[in-house]
Amino acid sequence: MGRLEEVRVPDLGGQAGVPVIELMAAIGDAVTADQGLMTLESDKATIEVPSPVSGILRELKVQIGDTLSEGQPVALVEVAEADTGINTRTSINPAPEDAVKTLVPASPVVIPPSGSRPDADAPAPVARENAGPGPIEAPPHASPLARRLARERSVDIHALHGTARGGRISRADVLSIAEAMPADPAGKLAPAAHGDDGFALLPWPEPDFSRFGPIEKRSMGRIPRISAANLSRNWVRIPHVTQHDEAEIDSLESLRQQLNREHADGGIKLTLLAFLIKATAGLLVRFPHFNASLDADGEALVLKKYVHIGFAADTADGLVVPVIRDADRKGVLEIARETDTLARRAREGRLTATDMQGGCFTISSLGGIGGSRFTPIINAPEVAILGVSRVTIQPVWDGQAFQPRRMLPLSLSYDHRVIDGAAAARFTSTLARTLNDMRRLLL
Ligand code: CAO
Repeated sequence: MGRLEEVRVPDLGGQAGVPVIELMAAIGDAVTADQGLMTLESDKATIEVPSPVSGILRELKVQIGDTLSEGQPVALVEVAEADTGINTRTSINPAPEDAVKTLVPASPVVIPPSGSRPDADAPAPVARENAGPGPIEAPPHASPLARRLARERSVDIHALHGTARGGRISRADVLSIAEAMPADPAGKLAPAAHGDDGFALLPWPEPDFSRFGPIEKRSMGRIPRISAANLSRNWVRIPHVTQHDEAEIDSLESLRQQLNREHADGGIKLTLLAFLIKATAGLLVRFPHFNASLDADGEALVLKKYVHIGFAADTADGLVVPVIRDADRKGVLEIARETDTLARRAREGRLTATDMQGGCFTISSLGGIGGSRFTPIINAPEVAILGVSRVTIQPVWDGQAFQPRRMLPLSLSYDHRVIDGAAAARFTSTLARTLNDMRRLLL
């Protein structure tokens, strides 16, 4: 094997913890010097991490979602040198003047998210006529903005020949193809783009609001943009039904307060959320269809033998869902400690991708904020989510008189392809009984 060159994150203009949004080359790919290996995206900019050398990508040390800072090692490239015997000629994008020049990464490509950078005077791009069989193709050489635009406008970037320096595909190349794409024949409906899965949707209304009064335009932050894309997909793809119920939690509240007094010195507060996670985890073992995922073509159900529960956490930057692993095997104290740590990390923007992966079921508690009921959106590929609202004191008939009882509203949204209404009603009523008397978890 030839000499290995380490690829590091270039100068990020003082930003840290910038997430990887795209990997542009795979292990074993031939890459040229300055070719982008991955794209990072912060609120302020999209940044490409280039290979410092031409050669073969031997190792990727990061994955999508990892957050990176300047100087962090991200990949290893085996240098293409005459005496290594590596033949990059057949598989590298032709970029002769760029090839094998320097071991210092070029300046990162930094583009404001608004995409205002013009690729001036670029000649019209041409679609590849016949890619045909032949040598393995390297990923196209394209600017991060061009890649993002291509994704947004459903343009196949592999079908373009770039017209910028070194054959690089520019934003202008993508735009001119996107604009040349045939419009809807009826001229009324938007083409099946933007990942709408073929729904024939009307174009989004874009009135000039400033005609009606003063306005201010703010760009959406990174987390809200990611959430929005996920929520939209989940809302349109999953047939949601929400089952409402309520749990009487007076004895749970007494137990919680008593345990909090007993553990006052331990510095950990036993929250209602911790009991909810524990009770739900116990139920997921007994209701395996709720601890499952439907595959993409809807033909198989993946039943999970582990119980990892995510909880929605509200942060200044937006909604995130950290995950408590093996919640069915943990005690309430341990769950409370973990939710506290994860919620704190979420608010400080320090959650890692691993902290948010592997969830089987989500709990979204708005009880500390207010409201009586809501209909949460399922966090795909999960099949159900529990919404919890604010406890109220209600009169409950005990057979002889009305008694004031603490009632906790529960709202379970479920994927009706996987779970039927009877199962959902059984789930919420069993959960309500469990919260009413946590000893039921022993059964
Ligand atoms: N009813 C009444 N009061 C409640 C309650 C409920 N269901 N749940 C919690 N509370 C009270 C607690 O008793 C506590 O009061 P004290 O400070 O007086 O003890 C207060 O609300 C805060 O509760 P907590 O510290 O136990 O926190 P939590 O478990 O309610 O919430 C977390 C933790 C991370 C879930 C929360 O901070 C959060 O981010 N919630 C928002 C989740 C969200 O945005 N969901 C929507 C997703 S869809 O857009």
